[in-house]
Amino acid sequence: MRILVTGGAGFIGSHYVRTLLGGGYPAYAGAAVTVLDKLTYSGNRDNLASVAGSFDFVEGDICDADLVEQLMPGHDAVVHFAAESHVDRSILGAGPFVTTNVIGTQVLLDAARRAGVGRFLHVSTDEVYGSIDEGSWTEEWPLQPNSPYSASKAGSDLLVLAYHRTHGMEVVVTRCSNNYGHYQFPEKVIPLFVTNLIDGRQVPLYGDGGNIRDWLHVSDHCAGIQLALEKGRAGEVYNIGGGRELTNKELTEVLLEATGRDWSAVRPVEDRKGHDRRYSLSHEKISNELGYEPAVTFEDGIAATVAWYKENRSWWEPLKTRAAL
Ligand code: NAD
Ligand code: TDX
Repeated sequence: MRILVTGGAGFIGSHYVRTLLGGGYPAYAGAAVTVLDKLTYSGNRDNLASVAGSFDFVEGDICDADLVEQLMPGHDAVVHFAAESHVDRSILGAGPFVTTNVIGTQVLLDAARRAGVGRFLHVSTDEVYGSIDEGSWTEEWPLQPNSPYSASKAGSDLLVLAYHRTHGMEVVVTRCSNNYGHYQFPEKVIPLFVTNLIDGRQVPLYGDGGNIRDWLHVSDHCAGIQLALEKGRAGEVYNIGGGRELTNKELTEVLLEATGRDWSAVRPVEDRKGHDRRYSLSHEKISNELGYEPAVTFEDGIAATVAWYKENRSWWEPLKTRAAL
């Protein structure tokens, strides 16, 4: 079996590749892996250093139709992580989000279809559902994305599902809540806050800090992706959630405690434009159909994550300097 992993040098994709090559997904033990990654600001080959030499790495753009067409044959499955992933960047400029997230997905789908690839797993996000005041989103919820990022992800989800209906491709879409864990690029709120706090700096809390996110450890997200890849029904969407819902203030309190800082380290700043108030995901479908259950408690996961950032300054410090964070 040979798997093409796009965006495998990013936060979640690299976790998936390290776990797969480390034997963490028994049904795929011995599978050969090709990583296709453009190495944008958030892609980093160091994320794959522990498995270097045990997979093929191709530095390239998913929008490069010639490259993708040439690479695709011989692969049995595609696990598609590659994306522009940061909401704040999409507010500053939507161009790369539409190009990579929508066009890049179309290029991959066409090449996979022509090469007769057996399975296409599209990694998406709960943000495509918009914002919800009460209750939790099921997969039937209408798509109401509010940021250019989530709109581009919604566009890619619909394209993927259309290739199932039109061409009969074996696609599966997963939509996950907010991830945290090792190797997350330090622009996202948890690693940004943790590394600032470790360094005695302040952290910028948007608006009133009352926005709610559902935090899931990256290993649970990847376990859900693997289940959907192996056993999900073609043409279906599976939500992956089950983490801990917290307001940003509550999350900040946890991170202040973990780093021995207090509220004087928190600087309230202007709210994000179009800031979604609450994300909440029902994962009943993937649990009932495929046996998914999250395994990492928020307490354990966040303690391990904070410890990892404390111990791995050499990983994040150059990234923050380069990105002026
Ligand atoms: P990330 O920004 O850490 O990684 C993205 C990777 O994609 C990087 O390695 C980057 O170099 C690569 N990439 C970007 N543009 C590319 C292109 N044109 N061609 C090839 N490679 C390209 O993002 P992440 O947090 O690991 O997210 C991975 C996927 O998971 C994304 O599709 C994202 O929408 C989805 N997702 C993320 C979260 C989250 O909380 N981070 C939650 C749900 C879903
Ligand atoms: O400096 C900050 N201050 C702050 O208050 C940052 C960067 C964020 N925030 C708030 C905004 C959000 O309410 O924290 C919350 C989380 O923000 P992000 O880490 O930027 O994540 P979010 O916008 O929720 O999107 C994330 O989850 C879903 C990922 O970046 C997406 O790729 C994923 O699809």
